Amino acid sequence: MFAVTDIAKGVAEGNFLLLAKTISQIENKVEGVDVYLTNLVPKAIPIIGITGPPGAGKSTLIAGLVGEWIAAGKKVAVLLVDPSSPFHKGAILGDRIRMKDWYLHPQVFIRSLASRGHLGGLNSSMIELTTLLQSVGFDQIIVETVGVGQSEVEVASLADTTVVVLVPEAGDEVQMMKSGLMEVADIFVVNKSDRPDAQTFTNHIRQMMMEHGVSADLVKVVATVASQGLGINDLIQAIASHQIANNVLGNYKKIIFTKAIQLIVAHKMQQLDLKKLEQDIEAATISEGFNIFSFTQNYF
Ligand SMILES: Nc1nc2c(ncn2[C@@H]2O[C@H](COP(=O)(O)OP(=O)(O)OP(=O)(O)O)[C@@H](O)[C@H]2O)c(=O)[nH]1
Ligand SMILES: [Mg+2]
Repeated sequence: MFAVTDIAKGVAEGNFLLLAKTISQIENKVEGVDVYLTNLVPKAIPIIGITGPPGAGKSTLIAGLVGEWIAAGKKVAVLLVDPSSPFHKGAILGDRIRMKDWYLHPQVFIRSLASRGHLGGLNSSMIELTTLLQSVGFDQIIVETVGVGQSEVEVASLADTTVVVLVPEAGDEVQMMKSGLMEVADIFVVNKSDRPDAQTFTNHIRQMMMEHGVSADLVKVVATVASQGLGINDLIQAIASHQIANNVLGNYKKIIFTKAIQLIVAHKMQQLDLKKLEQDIEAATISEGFNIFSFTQNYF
């Protein structure tokens, strides 16, 4: 595997070849990855998660954020977690088109990831990859996920700041409740605020926050029209204040707790031989008096 200093040198020069190769090695869990990861020395760069229903304007917003940050001389990394469902096949192409301005920019690294790695549905390398990005010289790190199911929402909850992007449309509030987006949001964005019912929708979110006991001081609601670049600076400010609040509250420990659980569970899962489990069930259920508790204890 490549030395972190060489990857960082490439990133500084706008050459992301070694980084891209290393990401593939981590995703494919090639030999030596475990030791490689234990030698990373990440900087405390907060991970920004951007989630929300399909087509809400997440990528357009990110393109706006990227534009502001690179103008300020920053290096930006964007991970796009592709929904694996064939229903969302168009998303990848859409992202490519919308973010095409930045695909070849020397300050911007963009990479698509498959969302379904192993059991559990999470991209199994999200934590590893964001930690790598924190170790090679990026100033801003963004992860885009589509908030369609619980697992995607969980991906978002691994971020230090989770931005939930919604659009003023009937039924969205129901979708938000169902998918648990209310619980993970650090910032709400009402995108497509050029639509006439935007204010009503914003009021609705505020009301729902109250019902869920979410403080309006802590969780900001930002109106944007991403396609026109409106509200991007408000969002940047909201992100910055959330990051300050996070530091004050020591929230990073909560995120580490969640990440640690994910990594430990993933490791335990890897040790489980699913084929053998299936065969053992086949054999065990033939006899009478099968008890699932004593059966599973053989695997603890
Ligand atoms: N009217 C209007 N359209 C917008 C706005 N922001 C984005 N769009 C459009 O909405 C569509 C979807 O935008 P994307 O940025 O691809 O949305 P997304 O949430 O990344 O979509 P997926 O990744 O497929 O889930 C595009 O056609 C955008 O041009 C906005 O503020 N107002
Ligand atoms: Mg997108």
